[in-house]
Amino acid sequence: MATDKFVPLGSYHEYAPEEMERRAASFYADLQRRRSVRHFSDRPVSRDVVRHCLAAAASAPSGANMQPWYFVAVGDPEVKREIRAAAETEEREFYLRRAGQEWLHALSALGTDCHKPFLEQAPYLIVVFAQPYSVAPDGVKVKHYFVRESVGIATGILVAAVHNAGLAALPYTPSRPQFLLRILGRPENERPFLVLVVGYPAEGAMVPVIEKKSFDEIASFI
Ligand code: IYR
Repeated sequence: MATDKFVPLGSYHEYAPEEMERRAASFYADLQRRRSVRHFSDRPVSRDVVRHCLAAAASAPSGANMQPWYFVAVGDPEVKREIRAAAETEEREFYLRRAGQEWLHALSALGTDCHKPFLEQAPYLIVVFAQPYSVAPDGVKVKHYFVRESVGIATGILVAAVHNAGLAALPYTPSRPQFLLRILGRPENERPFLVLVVGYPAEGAMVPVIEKKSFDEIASFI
């Protein structure tokens, strides 16, 4: 993977200033339509579409180009059922005991609870794993750098890719996600990062009223 060789940057594409403006504005306008969706149709989704979205995610930059991620696209109904059951067990504990008033208050506008039917209804659960290290064929551990930053960037690209394809998604962060390692039989160098639930929105799907911060609240030029 590492290289001491350089090649010309062949893939860069410059746009004329007006075209650049147009593209920047239209990318924003398109991403602004994205909503996290919690009600999915069981309509099937093409595996090739998911494959392209995953490949787009894996194009992300990463610390020392270690690419410290692994994605499992779960479409098998039996495995989805197992994931839902384990997730709901953890979430019951979360909502009843672990969350605390402040966290529950922060979540109140979203209308979430311990029931996660979307984990069975959506055609794909993309389970994202982070790898703090890899294991070379000789068994030596190779440290990875800026793992959460790298996997966060890859996941952001995945979210954008799924939206761009015309599908809905929910970044689901299970309370105590260790069960994902067990159910999916992942190696011991992986940590569950999040689950991206992917599919068509259910007909008549509702989303909570939320507000995004104004531009001045999120950025400044100096
Ligand atoms: N994992 C729980 C709680 C939850 C936490 C956050 I932070 C959210 O943005 C939404 C939900 C659940 O999924 O219900």
